[in-house]
Amino acid sequence: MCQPSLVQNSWNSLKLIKLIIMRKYLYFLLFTPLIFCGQIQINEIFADNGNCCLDEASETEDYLELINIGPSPIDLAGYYFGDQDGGSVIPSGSPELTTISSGGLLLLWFDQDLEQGPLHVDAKLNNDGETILGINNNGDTIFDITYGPQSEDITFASFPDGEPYNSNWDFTMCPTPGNLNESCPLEEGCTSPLATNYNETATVEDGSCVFSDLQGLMITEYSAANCDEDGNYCGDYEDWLNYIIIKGLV
Ligand SMILES: [Ca+2]
Ligand SMILES: [Ca+2]
Ligand SMILES: [Ca+2]
Ligand SMILES: [Ca+2]
Repeated sequence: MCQPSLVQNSWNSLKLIKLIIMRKYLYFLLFTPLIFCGQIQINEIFADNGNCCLDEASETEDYLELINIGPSPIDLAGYYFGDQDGGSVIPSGSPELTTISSGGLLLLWFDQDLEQGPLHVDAKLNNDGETILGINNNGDTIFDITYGPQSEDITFASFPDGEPYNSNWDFTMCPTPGNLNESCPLEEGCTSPLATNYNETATVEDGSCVFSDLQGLMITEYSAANCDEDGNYCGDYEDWLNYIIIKGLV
C-alpha cells in the first residue's frame, strides 16, 4: 500500500486548519449581533421608580436616558426601542420632541403608555434587570445590553456623561432624567426605624439591623370619643384603636 508522504500530510493539515478557521469566521458573521457604533448611546437607566420622577401624566415610570455624542442633531423618529419582550418605534411628526441635539440628552419613558407621547415606549424596565435594545432607522443595532438588578429610586448612570455602557458607570442616589448625571454615593447600613442600630443616613439596607427581643403591641392611633361626620354626638359611636404587633427578633 502507498503511504502518504510527510509533505502530503502537512498539506492536508494546513487545508484542515484553514477550513476550521473559515467555518469559525462564517459562524461569527452569522451569529454575532452587529453593534453599530453610532452617535446615540445610553446615558442612564432607571428601572425602579418608587417616588422619584413624574412623566407628563404625573406617573412614576421607568426611564432610559439617551445622549448624542456626535457632532450633529439626530431625529429619533423611526428608531426602535424595547426589551426582551417587545417594544415600539418612535413615531414621526414631532421632530421638536424626538430630536437630540449634539451633546444633548433625551428621555424615553418605558411605561407602555404610547398614547402619552412620542417618547413613550411599549415596554417596561424590569426591576431585577433584563436586556434592552435600540435599533436605528437603517436597521442597525445601536445598543443591545443587559443591566442588572436595581433598587428603588437608585439609578445606574454614566460618569462622566456619554461613556460607553458599563464603562465608568455607577449607581447613584440622584436620578437625573433629562439632565447631566449627578453622583450621590450610596451609604449602606440598617434602614429599619424599629432596629436598635437604625442608621438615619443609610440609603441601602445591608442586613445589619438588630432588633430588641421586646414583644408586645404598639398603639399607633386611637379615638376615645368618636363623633358623627358633622362632629356631633361624640361618644355615641364606638371607640377604636390601631396597633402593630412587635414580634421581637426578626
Ligand atoms: Ca420597573
Ligand atoms: Ca406614563
Ligand atoms: Ca421589561
Ligand atoms: Ca441623567
